[in-house]
Amino acid sequence: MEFIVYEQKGAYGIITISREKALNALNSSVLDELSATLDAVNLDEVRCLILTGAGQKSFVAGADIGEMSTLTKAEGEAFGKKGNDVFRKLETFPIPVIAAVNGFALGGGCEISMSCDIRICSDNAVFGQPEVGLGITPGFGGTQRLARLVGAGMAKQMIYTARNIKADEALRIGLVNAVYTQEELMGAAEKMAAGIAKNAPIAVRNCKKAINEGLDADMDAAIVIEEKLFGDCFETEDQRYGMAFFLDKNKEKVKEPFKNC
Ligand code: DAK
Repeated sequence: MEFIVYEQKGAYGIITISREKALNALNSSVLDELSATLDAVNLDEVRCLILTGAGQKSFVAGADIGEMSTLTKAEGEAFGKKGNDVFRKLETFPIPVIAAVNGFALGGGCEISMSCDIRICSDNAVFGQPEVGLGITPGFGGTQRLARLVGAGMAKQMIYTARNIKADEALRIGLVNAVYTQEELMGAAEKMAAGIAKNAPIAVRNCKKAINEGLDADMDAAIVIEEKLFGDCFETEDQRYGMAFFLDKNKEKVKEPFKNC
């Protein structure tokens, strides 16, 4: 791998997009390597992922403008599909993915963060969809995911004006869940990942599926999706153990880690 660093730390993994000279911009190789990295995650052991960018300045400064500048219509469509496939892979990845946004998250950078389950950022983070200033539309799901996350009005304002927003505004509009200093960001992301990894893995996976699939359905269908995934948790070792532990009022007993992946 030239542009992706992957580190497994016990029950969670950290994926770092590492193309610092170009502020971690997404070219075809980065997208291919990211896809291959996700395919190789050991889902028997890893229960949560963190996605971040190398260096102190940028998470991902967008799709690679140099690579895109000479694309034909057909190549542009193929590049868009490559990106969308990886972003969907992240979005539907069986375990939660936390984006630790450590600087610029512009265009494809903002979009990749929105494919993750949770976004937290450093106080130097900058979010934006500058595409209309480049003569294109957001192409990696920005028009869809931003509107779902912050509402259509705010998404339209950000996309039509191509104006960047800073961390405090991203927090105010609900694009990120929390802002940390640059020094604190990764510690906070790892603490959250470890906290998620401690919970029953089948239940966490099913929650991700229920929320994601439910958001794309009407309420009647969404409730059925939830019912099914709720039912799926029963008769698992983790459900039996988690409930038995609660019912056993023995205060001396220490809760064992959940086993199933
Ligand atoms: N692509 C390629 N290189 C980039 C880059 C990018 N997006 N962003 C930065 N770089 C490179 C710069 O060219 C520079 O390279 P050298 O000159 O050193 O070789 C290096 O990173 C450092 O950048 P700067 O010198 O510009 O650093 P500054 O601190 O002055 O400025 C900046 C930082 C983030 C404000 C600035 O670099 C910037 O504005 N970057 C571009 C941000 C941007 O517009 N991003 C959105 C890209 S558009 C689609 C698929 C996908 C997309 C659209 C359609 N379909 C096919 C359907 C997605 C589009 C986008 O993401």
